[in-house]
Amino acid sequence: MSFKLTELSYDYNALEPYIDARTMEIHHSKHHAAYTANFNKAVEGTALEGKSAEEIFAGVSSQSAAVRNNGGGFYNHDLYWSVMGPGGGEPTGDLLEAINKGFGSVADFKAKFSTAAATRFGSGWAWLVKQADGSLVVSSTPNQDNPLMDVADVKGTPVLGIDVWEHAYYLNYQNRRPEYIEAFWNVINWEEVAKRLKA
Ligand code: MN3
Repeated sequence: MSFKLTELSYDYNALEPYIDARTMEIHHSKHHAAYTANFNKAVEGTALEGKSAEEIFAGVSSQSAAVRNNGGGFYNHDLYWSVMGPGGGEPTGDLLEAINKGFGSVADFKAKFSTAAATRFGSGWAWLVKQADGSLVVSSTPNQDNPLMDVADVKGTPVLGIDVWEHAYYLNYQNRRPEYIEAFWNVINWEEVAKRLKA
């Protein structure tokens, strides 16, 4: 197995009451585990074996749906768990500066990101993306696509992402996706976002 399911650095119940333990457990141990296993299966014995997810995404338009969907599912959830954590807070330092430069204020950034997440039709993700010139933009992608993929409308390095598939929130919020998005702002690990911006 070349791609491994990430262990969370916090307990399944650590993000309550914003994200409930049962949702976290199913999302990580079933959904993310399945994407990871199926990504490995899709890559095994092909020319992609041994390549990083990032390398595969750069040419994903010429790969199978299994590689694109499961590779995205593997990578996107990895990022999602890492940019969340108990405690919350607000962005500081270079990250705060980059957000202010890109969006005017943290409030304006949050509004733009929340709208992208709320208006993504069907299943997908909203992203804060670092573009090649270092600037930050908000985007969203369908299904398990992400900004590292050559098929993405907005390309770059995702530094923050929210999963808006129903499996990410339905047990607790049912059809109320905007409430889940609002809650998400309470469980962001801004240090991790800053680290990804710097990388
Ligand atoms: Mn998911």
